[in-house]
Amino acid sequence: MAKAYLGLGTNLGQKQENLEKAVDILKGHSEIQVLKVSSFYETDPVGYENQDKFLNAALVCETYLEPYELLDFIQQIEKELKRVREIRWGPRTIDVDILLYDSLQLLDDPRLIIPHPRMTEREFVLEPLAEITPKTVHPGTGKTIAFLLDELKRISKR
Ligand code: A4P
Ligand code: MG
Repeated sequence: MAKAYLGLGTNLGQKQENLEKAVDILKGHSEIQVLKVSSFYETDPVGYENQDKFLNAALVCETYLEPYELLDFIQQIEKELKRVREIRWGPRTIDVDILLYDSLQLLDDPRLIIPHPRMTEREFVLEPLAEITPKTVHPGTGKTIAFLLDELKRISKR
């Protein structure tokens, strides 16, 4: 069994409801056990800035699904919540990313990169993740999530 850490984000429609629905769908899968869900954080949009604020969260689960099976399932969730993909980094009803999967590193296939390639640069990912699992080590850098968040906050204050 593996431990997987997921990041969730939404900035369209009923945001709180969108996150709750996505969490419920994950909880409903027989091979996924959701262990902890972070608080929901209201965050300013990063990347494409002319859009509504996001609501972001992170969760940790135990799962028998292999990484690609997990990816297929989260993409199904995105479909179910009728996400419309138009603008890259643009508005979405729900975006679910695999942030970490045990200490696995998958770097060669753009369809699935683990750890999520932009997670260390994003407070909206690290803040909720640090709430639920500060001491977990990010396998790419060897640093803990709490340390990465701290580092990022120091850089962004400069
Ligand atoms: N993919 C590769 N690796 C992964 C992974 N570890 N987890 C592939 C999930 N998917 C992964 O993603 C595009 C493709 O990435 C997928 O087909 C999958 O095979 P997507 O979710 O379809 O598109 P996207 O979300 O628009 O792109 P991406 O690259 O995931 O964007 P980001 O980096 O997630 O940024 N600002 C705030 N405040 N809060 C946010 O949540 N999110 C974004 C999206 C931008 N700004 C934001 C937020
Ligand atoms: Mg995504």
